[in-house]
Amino acid sequence: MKNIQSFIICSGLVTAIVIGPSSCKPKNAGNAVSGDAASKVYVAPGKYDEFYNFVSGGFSGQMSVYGLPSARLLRVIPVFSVDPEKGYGYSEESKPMLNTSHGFVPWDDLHHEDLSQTNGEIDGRWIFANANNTPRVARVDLTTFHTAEIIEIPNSAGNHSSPFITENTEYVVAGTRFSVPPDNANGDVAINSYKKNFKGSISFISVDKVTGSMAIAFQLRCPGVNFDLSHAGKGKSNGWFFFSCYNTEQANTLLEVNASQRDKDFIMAVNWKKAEEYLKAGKAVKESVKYAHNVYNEKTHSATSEIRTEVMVLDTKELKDICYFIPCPKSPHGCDVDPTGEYIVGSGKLAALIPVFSFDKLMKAIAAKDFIGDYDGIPVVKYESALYGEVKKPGLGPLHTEFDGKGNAITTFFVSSEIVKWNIKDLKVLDRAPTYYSPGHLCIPGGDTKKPNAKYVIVYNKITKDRYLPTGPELAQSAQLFDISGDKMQLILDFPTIGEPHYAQAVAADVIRNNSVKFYKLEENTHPFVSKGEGETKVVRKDKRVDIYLTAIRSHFAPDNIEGIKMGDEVYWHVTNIEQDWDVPHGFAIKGALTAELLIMPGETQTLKWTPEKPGMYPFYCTDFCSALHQEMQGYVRVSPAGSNTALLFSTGKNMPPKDSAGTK
Ligand code: K7E
Ligand code: CUA
Repeated sequence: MKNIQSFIICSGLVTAIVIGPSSCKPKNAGNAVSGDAASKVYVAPGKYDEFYNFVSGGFSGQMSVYGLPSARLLRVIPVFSVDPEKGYGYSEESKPMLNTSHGFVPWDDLHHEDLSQTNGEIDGRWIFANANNTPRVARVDLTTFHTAEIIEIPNSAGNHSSPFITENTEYVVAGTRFSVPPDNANGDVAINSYKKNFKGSISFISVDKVTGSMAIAFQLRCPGVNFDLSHAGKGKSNGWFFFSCYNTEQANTLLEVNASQRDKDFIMAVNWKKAEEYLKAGKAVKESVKYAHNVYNEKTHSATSEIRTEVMVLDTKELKDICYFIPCPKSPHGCDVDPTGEYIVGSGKLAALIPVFSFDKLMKAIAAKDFIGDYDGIPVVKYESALYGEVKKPGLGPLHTEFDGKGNAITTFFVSSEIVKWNIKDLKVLDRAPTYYSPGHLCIPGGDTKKPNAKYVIVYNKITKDRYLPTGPELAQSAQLFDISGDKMQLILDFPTIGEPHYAQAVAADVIRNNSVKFYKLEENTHPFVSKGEGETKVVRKDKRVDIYLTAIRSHFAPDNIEGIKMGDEVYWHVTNIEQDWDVPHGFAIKGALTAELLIMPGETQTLKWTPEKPGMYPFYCTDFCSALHQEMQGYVRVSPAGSNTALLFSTGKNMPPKDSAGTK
């Protein structure tokens, strides 16, 4: 996203001259906020915020959770990147979550999030997120704020137009950014054979209504363009999905010039109910692929990863009536559908206007076959036949739009650094407010659902320049909170973000906060290495593998003296937190461990694998300040040379018999 501005000079002339990474500082870009801003964002100590705000972390691979309006950071949820703070991706239990067909991938680029919906309203059960780089979709469980499931997407590269959901969370979609040769084809082809060999792909991932479990129901094989963003139809347009496409030039080099040639690219309208019919009628082709499906089980407290090998593919060129292209000026990015489902807004990054399409007109045009031809076998609807109207001169570099539920839309303008509110019916600009600077996404609570809650809009900026204390070469990216309850949008707060924020979701806190899991029930823990009490703790050797069954409770580990570990052993620390109370995690860390700490929730078991690298004494301790005697929560493990006769012993609270060889009697 960061180089769009280099296409457009601040005067508004569209040009391909690179002018460097500066954007236009808005006129009247004062820093002042009005006098009552502080009181609008002040949430007194001990009081709760009114909204949760889930913010994507971009290249951090994680998701952060803020309370609004205070912008207090509540949590960073590890999703696609390892997180030593929580042991995510380091504990034996969580490692399978990051498994892919390429092996263990410890990082990704998370751009978009979508909260689950029932009847077009946020139901607070799950939030989905996309991995851009190694294509994946994650589901985070909002009772635990843990990543519960990750599914990899085959036939895809750069999973950008994802993870947008249908109004009853029947499907999460994942559209490929890069077109590539399909996985079952020979990918070892000349890059300049793009037009012949490269294909687009859109995946429909079904979501189980009760468990949330994901499965790839089918994929659409599409022309080789770049799919950028998407949103589902809703209400009258439920059953359809809309995707912005760029690079309809099918360029394979220097896209910044070569994919900006055509005056219009496309929005692709997808009739997914029709696709479902074709699937049921047996029209899909089974293709062999390889993708990982990773699931976290809250009873075993462990993830499993399975490699799947088949996917059902529907060819949109052969099977008519699934896909239609609507011309959309120029290099569209955001693709947003208003709360009624009638209006589809395309945001052409290089366009000087915002086209608004009408679902009713689109349906009529399709029925009347009002096409101007086809593109790679897909009918192209006449622009004017699908167009409701254009917002004229809205600003420069429109990117994303959300809706306030009162008949208005708010769009971000990357180049002119502002948000602009406009009326959907008469397409008139109502208000504009500067942002600091170069906004990408924006978010209104429920702003992409049927029922927005339009008290605030939060705008996520790419550049902060002079807004904060400098922090070396890299400056904070930021969010800005605007009060939109009145006619004028009013800036009331700036706050820095974790990683690079792209899309975000916000929802009234009450939808989520009462469902929180407080701790895991120990009696339901079916982890194979659980210790449900100190009486069950033990150390078990089997050849070179040593399993240590450890418990943690305020303020000691059991056992806390262990001897008889030998060089060459592979040691597994299975730590069960046997507390049964809210907010009493214990940590576990051991000197020299090449992994991370463990952070173990009450009732949970987590495992650290440790291979000592030399004989000696290794202290371990609790990392989470859990009680007044937290600093006493520690232990020792003794490592002896391979082949030594140190007996395997463990104890808590009493000294072990002096059976060893090194100086004790
Ligand atoms: Cu506009 Cu990746 Cu959604 Cu960022 S994308 S801004
Ligand atoms: Cu347990 Cu500190």
